[in-house]
Amino acid sequence: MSNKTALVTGITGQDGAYLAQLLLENGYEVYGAQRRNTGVSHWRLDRLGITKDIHFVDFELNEFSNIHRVLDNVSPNEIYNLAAQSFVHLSFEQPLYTSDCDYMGPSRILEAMRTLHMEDDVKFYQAASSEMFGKVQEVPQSETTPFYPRSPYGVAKLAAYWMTVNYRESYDMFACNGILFNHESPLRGKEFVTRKLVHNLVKVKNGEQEYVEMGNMDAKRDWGHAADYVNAMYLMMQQKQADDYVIAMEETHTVEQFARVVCDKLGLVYEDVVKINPKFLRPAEVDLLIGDATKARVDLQWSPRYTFETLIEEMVTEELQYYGN
Ligand code: NAP
Ligand code: F7E
Repeated sequence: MSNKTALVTGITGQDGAYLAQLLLENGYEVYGAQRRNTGVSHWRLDRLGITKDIHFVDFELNEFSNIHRVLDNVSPNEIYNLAAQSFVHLSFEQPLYTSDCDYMGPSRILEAMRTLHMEDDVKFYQAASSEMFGKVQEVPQSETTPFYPRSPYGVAKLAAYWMTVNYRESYDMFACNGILFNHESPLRGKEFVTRKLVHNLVKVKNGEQEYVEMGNMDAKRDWGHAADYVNAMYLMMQQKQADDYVIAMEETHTVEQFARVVCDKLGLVYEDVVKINPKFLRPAEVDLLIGDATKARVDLQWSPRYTFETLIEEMVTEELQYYGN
């Protein structure tokens, strides 16, 4: 068991909840950084039964002085920066805000770490993303694949990725990027495609609505389970040398395939319950993602426990448990 202290930004999000659970299991003291301006909800932490075990601190990615004070007060051994404006579709509507949170936010944390002379003994994890591959230049995508982001979100995450690499190389800091492909769970936000499908199709099943309106059903994603992916974050932070790793399941499915599996599990006919509404299409789309996680499998000994099937099974089962009749 460890007696380390971790600061987790984005504690109220999907990954924040699973990561906090994992760190607590490993004996960490966990400080959860949350913002108050939106009205804080701890529903995910409550679902995992860990809210009472977390020390909450007020935190805003867009405020340097606040970040500086939080780091100084908490004095963590490890910082996991999971906070972000994480919804790609919204980033087309709010590109500057997204840039401020997702690029300048991590840059502020890195600079606060340097100002506080944390370079030598505090580790930093940046939540990078497969969205940085965007219009993919290679199939499958690995750590050496050239980037080509296709959204303001992807551009901001790519800038933050390079800033993290730059601080590592310039100041010899332990700063690593997890290039995580899409990961889902029953704790996923309802705006993302998997949970949107599961949540709304359960409502159709309950007779609360007739169908769900969707965008591009042909997009292909490499979907894993968030609980497996936070384990990869943790493993990256236990290495002697900081490095960047792709985390993926190494298989891809269309949104339509995902929806059809959910329909099958609920006894619904896909053609009857899924309608297309152009308002859910994006100005530029990422058509295909499929990762090559060889480096993580070999160097981190990382392997996922869930499959595409068991991920969907768990999401549907829990949705029925919490929102079913
Ligand atoms: P999420 O559920 O959307 O959580 C995002 C978290 O960031 C929330 O706790 C949110 O707080 C917080 N946040 C947003 N803006 C903030 C700000 N200005 N200041 C402080 N906190 C702020 O995202 P997730 O799925 O857990 O993803 C975690 C991280 O991994 C994100 O950086 C995301 O971009 C990245 N990522 C995710 C995936 C994926 O498939 N899930 C893949 C690759 C990378 P509120 O509760 O107040 O909104
Ligand atoms: O969309 C298509 C949509 O919003 C997946 C974030 O966690 O993963 C996530 O980004 C696909 C896209 O995730 C709807 O056009 C069709 O092709 O679930 P999503 P995302 O954009 O891939 C990456 C790795 C991150 O880093 C992000 O933070 O599904 N799609 N119809 C739809 N998507 C949504 N949301 N809603 C629809 O109705």
